[in-house]
Amino acid sequence: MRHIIHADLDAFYAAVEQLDNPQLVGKPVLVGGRPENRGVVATASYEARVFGVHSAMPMKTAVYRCPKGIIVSPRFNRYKEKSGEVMNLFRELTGLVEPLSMDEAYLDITAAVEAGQRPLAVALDLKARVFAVTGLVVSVGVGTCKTVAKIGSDLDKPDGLVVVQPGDEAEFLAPLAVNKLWGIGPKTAERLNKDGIETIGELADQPLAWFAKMFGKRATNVRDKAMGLDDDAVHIHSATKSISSESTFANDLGGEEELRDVVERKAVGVAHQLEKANLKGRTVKLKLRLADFTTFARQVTLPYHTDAEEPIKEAAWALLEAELEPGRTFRLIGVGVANFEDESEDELPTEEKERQLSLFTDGSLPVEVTD
Ligand code: DCP
Ligand code: MG
Repeated sequence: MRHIIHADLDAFYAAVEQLDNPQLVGKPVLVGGRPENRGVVATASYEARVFGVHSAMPMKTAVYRCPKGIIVSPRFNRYKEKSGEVMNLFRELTGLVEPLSMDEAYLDITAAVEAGQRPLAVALDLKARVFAVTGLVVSVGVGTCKTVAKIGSDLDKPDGLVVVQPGDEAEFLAPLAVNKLWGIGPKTAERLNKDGIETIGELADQPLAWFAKMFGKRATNVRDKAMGLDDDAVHIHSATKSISSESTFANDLGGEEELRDVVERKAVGVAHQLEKANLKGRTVKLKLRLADFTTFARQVTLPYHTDAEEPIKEAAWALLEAELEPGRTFRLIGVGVANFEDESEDELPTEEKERQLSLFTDGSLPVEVTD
């Protein structure tokens, strides 16, 4: 039996801002772009969330809902630094750490539990260490599978701690809404709700034949998850879902020629890294951050796998060219390649794949994603 922790920092960007600027402690903090520039909320402190502010909301709406909110521009390098500190602490506890983004990871703590430690004690110790060393608060879920651990970490936020005992998985999941299951996005949830299936328990009760009809290849996987029995291991290497290179500029760039140069440099860097890692990918991704911090990604899938500069550069440039508008300038440009040769394309549900692809090397999630 496995014992898995899912750990996710509370209001990550906002918490780092409060840590670095004590004047912000206890205040509603809105991290993101300025409202007058059509900025978006990256995250909000819990003090702001009581006003109904959340990630990806237009800053204008956020300020309307929370007029006392203090707007802070994101400082991605600082978040990356703090993320590194936290991940290092995770790795002191176990070598089996799978980061999912800058502020969350799965930890396999089976060895510690088998050596006699109680899962609750391991989790409490981890929370205390993260706070003592980094000053950040982490919410933790503990269970015998990833599904239960991940849902658990989110249930009791902020400063959450949920431990689900072996044998209690199905009972724990049963009353929760189906959209809490990894891989069940809004569209699938809507379809299930139409069929009268609102909770994970109601989903788990369906016969296997129904799952096969509804989810095809994913049937047993979704069913196992709904029952809290999924057997997914913590993968240390899953971070290499994509290889990318990005730069933030001191002055926002807008000229076609300078943009072309950047794309070329990024493409060369990525091709080089791919070659070193012995990987070839089919999907070329472009990440853009505008002057107002709006961040989004565009991608194109090539007819073949590659690690060569030229096709990556051409694809990335075509994506960027489509985004050029008079007066539009770019604060950050990233070029990435994903969808590697040896990956089984059917392994992950599409929604999950898109989520993972949206993670660039800095682990940041796009503030806004459109296709
Ligand atoms: N983020 C972003 N845009 C989004 C969602 C998140 O830029 N649409 C960034 C800001 C968050 C960080 O990623 O601080 C981590 O995302 P989480 O979903 O874990 O959100 P938080 O850590 O801010 O809050 P919590 O986990 O307490 O809900
Ligand atoms: Mg978080």
